[in-house]
Amino acid sequence: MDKKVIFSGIQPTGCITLGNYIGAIQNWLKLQDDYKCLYCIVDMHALTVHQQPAEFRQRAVSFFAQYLATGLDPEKSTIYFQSHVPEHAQLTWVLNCNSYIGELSRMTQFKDKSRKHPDNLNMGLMDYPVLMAADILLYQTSLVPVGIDQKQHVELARDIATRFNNKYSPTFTIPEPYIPKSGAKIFSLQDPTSKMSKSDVDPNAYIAIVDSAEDIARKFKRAVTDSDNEIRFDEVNKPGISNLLTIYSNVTDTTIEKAELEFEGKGYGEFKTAVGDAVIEKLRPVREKYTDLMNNKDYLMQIAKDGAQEASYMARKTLSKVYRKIGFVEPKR
Ligand code: ATP
Ligand code: LTN
Repeated sequence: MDKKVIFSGIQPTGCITLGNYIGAIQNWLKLQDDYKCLYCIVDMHALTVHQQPAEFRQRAVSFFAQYLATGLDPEKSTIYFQSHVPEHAQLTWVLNCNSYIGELSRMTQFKDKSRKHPDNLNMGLMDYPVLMAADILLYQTSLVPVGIDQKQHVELARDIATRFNNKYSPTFTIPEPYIPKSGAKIFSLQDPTSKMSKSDVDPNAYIAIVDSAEDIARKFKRAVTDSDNEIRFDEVNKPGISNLLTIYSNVTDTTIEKAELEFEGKGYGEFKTAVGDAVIEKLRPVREKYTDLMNNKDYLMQIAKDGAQEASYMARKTLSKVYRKIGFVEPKR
């Protein structure tokens, strides 16, 4: 039997953070052996906010290198740039005509981003989840490994797929979100009640996966905690400490309970240093591999080309099925 399909992506904006790593990429890595995985740099999504062209191009390549540096393996997974596979945009148009302004305007991310970018309320901002649905549905995806903030978008993709299947006939696999039990939302180191965001203006709020050891150590030392001195998981009363416990347990592959025991009676200073050290060790090979890969752009672009070719082959199958079902005239072969 064919392997089930996994699809996920990250937009090339800001820098890939420990939040992206724990919330999404760690699961991507785990799924590589048992599924047909497609991991995409969703550059078309990034265009919904203004991008300076030269910077945008460099950042997209850097993200591609970071994907590989985390251990995503082009021998196992299909890794590519969204803009290299035109079927994403083609399916989006069809899905647009099967999506409603009402449902799109209710999306939390749309409402947040509209508030953040009142001077650039472009159509893409609102259409963002439909493009995301196209990404997913093009490959007959079963599972979408993402952090909790993307759950609503995956649910919308399910709704759009179900609606299309009912209107025409079964066409799309109905995808499911795949969200980690612990670490689905890593919080800012400076404001532990808001999400660690890769586009935060304060670099102390996030850890980039290619930050230097010194930067990582410094950022954890400065992490905002609370004024008592107990290392205990309590998201309501101790969001900072709870966030650090979540990070520590994820990168050392232990449970929160074991981590609490390990640090029982210890001071915050010692705890923060230990979390920093664990993250430094976890990310050391990523940073090393990243540096190597960035010196080998030809190799990166070859992987991207092969990835796009394979993705496009798979995508075309779904797209022609869709075109046939909606009644487009088939071109003469
Ligand atoms: P931005 O802050 O620019 O909106 P982002 O940090 O949300 O970006 P995305 O490219 O939108 O990053 O997200 C990539 C993936 O990482 C998604 O699956 C998302 O759910 C996950 N993710 C992002 N931030 C976190 C976080 N703080 N904790 C856990 N998962 C996260
Ligand atoms: N919207 C996602 C990025 C994204 C995505 C996807 C994730 C675009 N297309 C398809 C999973 C599947 C985000 O994380 N902001």
